[in-house]
Amino acid sequence: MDRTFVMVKPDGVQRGLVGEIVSRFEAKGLKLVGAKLELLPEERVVEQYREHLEKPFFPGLKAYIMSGPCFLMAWEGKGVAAVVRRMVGATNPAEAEPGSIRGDFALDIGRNVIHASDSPESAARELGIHFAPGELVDYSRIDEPVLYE
Ligand code: IDP
Ligand code: MG
Repeated sequence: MDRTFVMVKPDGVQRGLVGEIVSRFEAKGLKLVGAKLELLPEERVVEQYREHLEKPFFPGLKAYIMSGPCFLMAWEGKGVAAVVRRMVGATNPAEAEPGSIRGDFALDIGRNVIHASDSPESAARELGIHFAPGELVDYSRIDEPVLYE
């Protein structure tokens, strides 16, 4: 089954949004297969955002992500990377649809509450940066037989 990497950023943790965000993915029918609260070391922030290293906003992004604990998650489900990106909403919360996480809980592109991998390939790469294989758990959710055709 498909898996993706999702992270509540320090602003989301500080604002007490972890539970709300987890609830949305649970209610959707996705399965939580890994989770931890962590202060990210610089190497993993750089690795996660390597496509943005040369961007003018990168120093500020790195400082923001390292400013407090992040809540890291692995979610599993059919087409999960694309499903989660739609639930997260546009990068700029001012343009994110109401009903999406960024659309409902954020205002500023530099404080947009949550990260989610942008493709199955990014998901595999980012899960590898943040989770050891033994930290991801294989199990069945009791509602799986009624969630899928
Ligand atoms: P994404 O998080 O929706 O995938 P990306 O373009 O990959 O968006 O950018 C990664 C993160 O970098 C964004 O979520 C946001 O925190 C930050 N970021 C992107 N563009 C800007 C900007 O113009 N100013 C400040 N921060 C930005
Ligand atoms: Mg991105």
